Amino acid sequence: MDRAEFDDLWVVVPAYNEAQVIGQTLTDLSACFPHVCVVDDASNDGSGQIAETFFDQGVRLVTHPINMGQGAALQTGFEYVLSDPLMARAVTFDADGQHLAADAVRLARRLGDGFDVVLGSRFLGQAPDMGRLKRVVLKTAVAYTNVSARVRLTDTHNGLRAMNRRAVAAMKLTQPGMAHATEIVERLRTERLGYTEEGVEIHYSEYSRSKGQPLLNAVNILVDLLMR
Ligand SMILES: Nc1nc2c(ncn2[C@@H]2O[C@H](COP(=O)(O)OP(=O)(O)OP(=O)(O)O)[C@@H](O)[C@H]2O)c(=O)[nH]1
Ligand SMILES: [Mg+2]
Repeated sequence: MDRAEFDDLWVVVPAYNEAQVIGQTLTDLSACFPHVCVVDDASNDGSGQIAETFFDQGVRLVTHPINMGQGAALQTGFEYVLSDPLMARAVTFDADGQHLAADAVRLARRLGDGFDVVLGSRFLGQAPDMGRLKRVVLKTAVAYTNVSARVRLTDTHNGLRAMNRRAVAAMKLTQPGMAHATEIVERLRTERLGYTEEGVEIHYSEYSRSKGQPLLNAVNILVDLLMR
């Protein structure tokens, strides 16, 4: 694939202890995108060192000195990519192997239709191996977020999103943990960002299930949101 199409785009990859899979994620991403920023959230399994080996493919590594959470990692990434004056677009993409680089390409291209933000939705696309309980928890989170942020979305907690520069600059995330996903959705309205959703695939493997968010964490996230 000719990566020149995405010369003005940075992919932001938050990563916390993903040594088993981050190499594959970066291989797939760098085949399509010339600029990738990995934010290593103080991993202790060598994730950062693996990311460094992709330097020649255009991967840049930013490291948190202590673990701060995915929201903080994304905000660090946003600030890093905003420091590039040529950055016109960004994509957020989890390190854990659950997204497809081809979906990132599609979302990035949809920005060209005049949207500030294009959100990935597994409920418009597919998540074949998602457990039933996870589906119920996520759908509940979608319902809550739609009401609290006054939007109408089908998936509010998907790590794959594309944004233009104005949207990246407007994010200013303050929730360091998983509640950042609600914050991003809130920005759509408060910052008057034009947005749409696009179906994407989310893959749940044995690995991602063991590493991903425990369902009980939904309660912690809700507490984070209510305590703001
Ligand atoms: N859990 C967690 N993930 C982090 C952190 N910092 C960065 N990340 C990265 O954030 C991304 C998403 O984390 P996940 O725990 O898989 O969250 P999720 O994809 O919303 O949840 P699942 O659907 O259960 O996989 C991954 O790329 C992580 O490596 C952190 O402090 N905790
Ligand atoms: Mg995950």
